[in-house]
Amino acid sequence: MTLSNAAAEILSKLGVDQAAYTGGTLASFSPVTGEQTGALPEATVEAATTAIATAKQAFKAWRMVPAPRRGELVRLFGEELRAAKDDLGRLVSIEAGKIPSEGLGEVQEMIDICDFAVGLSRQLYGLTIATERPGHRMMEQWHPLGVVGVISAFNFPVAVWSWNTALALVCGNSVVWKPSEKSPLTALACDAILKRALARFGDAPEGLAQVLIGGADVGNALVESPDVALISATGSTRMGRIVAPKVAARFGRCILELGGNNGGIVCPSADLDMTLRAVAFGAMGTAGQRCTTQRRLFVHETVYDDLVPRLIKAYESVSVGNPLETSALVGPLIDKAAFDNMEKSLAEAKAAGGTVHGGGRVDTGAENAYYARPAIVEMPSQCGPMMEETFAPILYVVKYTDFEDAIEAHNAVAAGLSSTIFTTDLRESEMFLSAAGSDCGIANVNIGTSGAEIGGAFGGEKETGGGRESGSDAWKGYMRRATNTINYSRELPLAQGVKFDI
Ligand code: UN1
Repeated sequence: MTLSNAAAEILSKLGVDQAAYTGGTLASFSPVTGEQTGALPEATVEAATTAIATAKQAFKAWRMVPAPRRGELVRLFGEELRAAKDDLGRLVSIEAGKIPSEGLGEVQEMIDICDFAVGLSRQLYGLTIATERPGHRMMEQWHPLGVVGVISAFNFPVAVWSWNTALALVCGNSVVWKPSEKSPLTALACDAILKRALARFGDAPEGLAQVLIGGADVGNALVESPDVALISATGSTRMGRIVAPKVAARFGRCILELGGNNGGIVCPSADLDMTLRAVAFGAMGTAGQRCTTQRRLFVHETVYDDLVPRLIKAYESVSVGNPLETSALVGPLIDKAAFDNMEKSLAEAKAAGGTVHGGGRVDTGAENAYYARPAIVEMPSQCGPMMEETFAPILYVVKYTDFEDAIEAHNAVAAGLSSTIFTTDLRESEMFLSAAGSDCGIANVNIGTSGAEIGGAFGGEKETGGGRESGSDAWKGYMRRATNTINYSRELPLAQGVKFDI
């Protein structure tokens, strides 16, 4: 069966109308074979404007539904996702090229956030605050925010939307989603799965969660609309630089999850067997196309000659191939441009004095599919392309002598998403996690940089954009806070001792 037939079979099983992915102008492809999987009709800017207006009306009704009842919708969504897990996971593999366990893992991440959000729907707590005025009470409430615009990337085509949507829905918001042009079929599938939950729920307002298939003009309509209270955008720093000022200009709110150039330090006391496995998954998993992918490694000079040759061997022997037909651990890059970028960075690394092991195209017989041998590059120092995120499986390795220098070098790049240290020395690990340690939003010990659980807040600092999604108190980004002071006395004392007797 061709992948386009396989995708169509899954979409029809999930209840997606064929007209949604045939006869249109947006061609979708599978990176697994390079074959075309769909031709989707695209939303116009006018359609986007209408969608936002409908979402605004939906918000007005939804914000009045008690939060635990809103949680019931997300509970049903989680149930539907459980039922659709195999199909959706396979569609993610077809459309993003993920190996089966990662495709399924992404859907599991969706289920997990639903469970989290259901609990959260009874825990949208505000504070009661001591007031200085007698006969007064002060408190804060968290209220629904408005329409949430979600802009997502191809590499986590379903999970990132679900983090935003599950939280936005329990928080009382409506959602309009602009998925990546490179992964529109999975977006149609998600929409259909959520619609099943909405049908079972019964009385949710029309247009509560919508999808707009289209290009940058549609994304821009969301970004510029004063009716979109929050833009949650995942993608490149370049994209964030376009989105953030436009949203700021209208005093809208942004959650930005942009590039990562995630580093790690391997200390003298590290468990090298564990380090090897953690780095292998972190750097080569998802063919290096996670925002959390391990891209830089600082290895202490006393363990360098032990670890690095083993890593190079792992890079030489890791299986690269069709994730749907073989048990390969590394699937394809998303497209030719991604492969060309990888080659370009490797050439630049060589020019900067790096020794490149691996890289180059792996032939799977599919002319339009781009599989690459993951590359590990020994760099004389941190410079050149090592300073930038290349969305491909390249790991730069540098030898270090002094721990504090290693932390400084680790923090010397523009992005600040994820980081890790491999050590069994308490002082080193605590230093890395301290205020003077890693400057990233995620800092790990003895695990890789990728594969975060949904329970923690997800996001990073500096050019990563500063946003937080998913767990912990990230929900507060999807609500507005009101501080309320109530006078139940018969007096009117003013704060700060001010007198104003008329
Ligand atoms: C992303 O690549 O945009 O931590 C998200 C991870 C995943 C999410 C990655 N849970 O690797």
